[in-house]
Amino acid sequence: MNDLLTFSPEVTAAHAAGTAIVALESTIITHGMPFPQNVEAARAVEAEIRAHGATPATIAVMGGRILIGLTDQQLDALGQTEHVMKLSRADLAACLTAGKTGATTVAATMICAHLAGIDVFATGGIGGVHRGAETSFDISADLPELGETAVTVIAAGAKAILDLPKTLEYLETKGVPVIAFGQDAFPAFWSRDSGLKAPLRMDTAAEIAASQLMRTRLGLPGGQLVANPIPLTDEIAREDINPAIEQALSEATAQGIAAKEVTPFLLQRIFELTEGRSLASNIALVLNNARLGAAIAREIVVQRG
Ligand code: PSU
Ligand code: MN
Repeated sequence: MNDLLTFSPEVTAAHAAGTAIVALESTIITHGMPFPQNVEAARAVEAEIRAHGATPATIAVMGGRILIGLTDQQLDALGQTEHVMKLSRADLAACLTAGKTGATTVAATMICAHLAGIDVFATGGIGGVHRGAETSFDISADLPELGETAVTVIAAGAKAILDLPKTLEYLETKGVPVIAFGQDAFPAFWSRDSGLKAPLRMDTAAEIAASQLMRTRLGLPGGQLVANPIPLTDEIAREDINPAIEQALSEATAQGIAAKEVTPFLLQRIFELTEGRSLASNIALVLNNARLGAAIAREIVVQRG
């Protein structure tokens, strides 16, 4: 095993027993939700994975090590520390060599999960092609990572802060299977239907697991994106969320927000502008993705035999 990795006791035991493990990112904790709801949500997501027969492995960087699974104290500290680095593929090595504390985005979590031998990763939303990318060139490093690293990522689609048609085009170019779960439409985070058809549809965890194992047999690098619609009862109507999105986007432009700051700025402003309503829905959809992630991870264990 890679000697940069420190496994929590729980993940070590799951590895030894060969049972299902689901990776979780930490940027959603440090840059995606406010304290203390971020830590409460992270704990609830871990509990949901355990309740569905898998072991959670929240990933972060501390003290020159990649942590695969956090203790309660580590999770608490991460949720309250200011100036935690937001780590993508570009920053991971620098954070480790400097011995700083860093939270992993989708891209960096995929890299670390793959190093740790974990095939499945559940989160809320992924980064994508930003609106206006034709001039800003702002495309999340999450997208090329999906084309390179063999991890199945479960998300609720992507937020309407992004350009969804361009995001799907980019994923197609990189050869990433985009699989809507249980419906034809690509979901758009707070709403079940983006108005766009997903390239692929699967209705069971078994099909998604089989597809990942077939990709390995084909020798294809890269992962799969499973787009799991938010539960009906937690959906927020487009007309309710759109004003907050538009205002957040225009404030970001007016304040010259750029590069790594764009996504955290928009997420935070949307929570503020919707007075927490979007946060409750956000937590509900992550829990929903955790359940599907546990089911897919268990299927992979069964099908591998
Ligand atoms: N989108 C969300 N919630 C999130 C993120 C994106 O709806 O928490 C976080 C994830 O960690 C994702 C990162 O990997 O933001 C993408 O940042 P960027 O757009 O700077 O690549
Ligand atoms: Mn960006």
